Amino acid sequence: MLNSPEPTRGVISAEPEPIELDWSKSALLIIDMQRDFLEPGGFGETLGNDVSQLSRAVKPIGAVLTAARDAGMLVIHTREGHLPDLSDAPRAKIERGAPSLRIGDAGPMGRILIRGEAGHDIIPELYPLDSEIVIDKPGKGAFYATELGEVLERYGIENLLVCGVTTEVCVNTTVREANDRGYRCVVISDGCASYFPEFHAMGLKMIKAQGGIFGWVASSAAVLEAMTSSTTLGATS
Ligand code: TIU
Repeated sequence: MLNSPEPTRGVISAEPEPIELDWSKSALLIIDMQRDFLEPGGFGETLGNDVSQLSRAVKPIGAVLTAARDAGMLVIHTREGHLPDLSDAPRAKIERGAPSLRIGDAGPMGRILIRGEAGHDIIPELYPLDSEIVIDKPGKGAFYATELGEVLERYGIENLLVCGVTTEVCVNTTVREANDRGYRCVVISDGCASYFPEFHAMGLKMIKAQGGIFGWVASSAAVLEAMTSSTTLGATS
């Protein structure tokens, strides 16, 4: 791949159809694998969710992250959260529902969903290297009010391997934003998870339906296979 004399293209066995990618124009985008969503006492649990539902995505993401690091692929992590003074948190987001703790309240991992607090950080298993990019975002989509678009342009990225949590919320919102901006998104099915397994399944179906209306869906095994194979479809993408 990028770090070898091998061809820099690979075909991912994806749905609704295989897709050939130029790895040099591809990035791994890991959405919100934060303690606030995956660990007890964080934002996800305050909303009434069973956070253990998300742990299944950790190993598949870890495998693709290792392969991306070995290959020299651009790796971008995102974190959802707000400034300590809450100036970037819409009142509608803070006030909605009846969570046990609201955004900004003190919890066991620090203030809920606030930048700089322990709960806001990425889980140790997938912790970013100093060389990797971390995008802090106030919304569900990773493009809204962030520098992500500029970063992707600067690195000449056209394709995104997308994983993280939760499938139907921040992953789907980001994929929809990316799709409208012209990026090819391949969503790693077992590298995503939801508090609601049925939303996970439907969230993936929505992406790949109608000929891939928002993008492609592939397993981590298929992505890893493509990253070590030099097969080409003869198409350019
Ligand atoms: N609640 C929920 O499913 N998700 C979020 O609030 N944020 C993300 O998905 N990252």
